[in-house]
Amino acid sequence: MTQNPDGHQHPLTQMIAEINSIFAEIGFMFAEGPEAETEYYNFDQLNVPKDHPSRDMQDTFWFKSKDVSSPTVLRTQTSAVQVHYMEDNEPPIRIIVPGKVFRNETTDATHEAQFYQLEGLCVDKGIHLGHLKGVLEHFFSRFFEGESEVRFRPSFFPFVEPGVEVDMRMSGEGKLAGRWIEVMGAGMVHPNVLRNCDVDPEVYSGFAFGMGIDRLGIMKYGVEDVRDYYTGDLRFVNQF
Ligand code: 2U9
Repeated sequence: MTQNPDGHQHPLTQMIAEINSIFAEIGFMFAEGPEAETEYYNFDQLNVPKDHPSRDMQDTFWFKSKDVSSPTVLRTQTSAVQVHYMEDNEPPIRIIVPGKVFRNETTDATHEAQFYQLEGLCVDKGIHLGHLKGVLEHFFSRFFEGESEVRFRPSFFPFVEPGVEVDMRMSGEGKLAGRWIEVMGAGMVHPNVLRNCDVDPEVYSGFAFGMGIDRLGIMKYGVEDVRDYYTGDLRFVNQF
């Protein structure tokens, strides 16, 4: 194994840099925000019902707070960044938001209590699911170095309507070639979410997507246990 004596970037940092440059080619800007968010931005603004199970203590890390008017959580998805962005910027909007998120859950080889997500948002006049499909085909073709196909299956997330599960298939000879692999969730931004951010859903529409970057590393590099990203074990990181 050759090792760079000056050190090198962590595999997650490398993937985030590559993702940023692929999306920059098609006009997406990079956006980021804090890891601690208010319940209002993490859930309410995203049309997540008050009694939704994702808000439970079992799924979300809540800060102990005396100020009950604005409870704080470790963000469970990066979506609050897009909410802030829409509040502060007029469409057209094209952003990608990579960042660390947290889930209060038991860990195993494919689940960590902290992991990195990639979310994306595009809002303009006349945006539809076909645009989402084209953007994702571009991304997967570049990230996995080949021709990719994308297919949608109907699904449900409170912040999008319609919502879809996204499968991806690579052509060619590579190790991912030939089989459909479920890679992310996505959909058209729910009119309530646009309205919450003062964007008129009668004028504008948008697509949004979310996926786990740790999982992309399983597919790209054959990482076998997502917990390895966070141990600091040089035998792991020096392989990238
Ligand atoms: C705004 C509006 C809509 C982001 C979306 C998903 C579907 C999704 C999961 C994939 C695997 C998270 O890492 S994961 O556990 N995400 O399925 N995310 S649509 O939708 C948004 C975001 C922001 C303002």
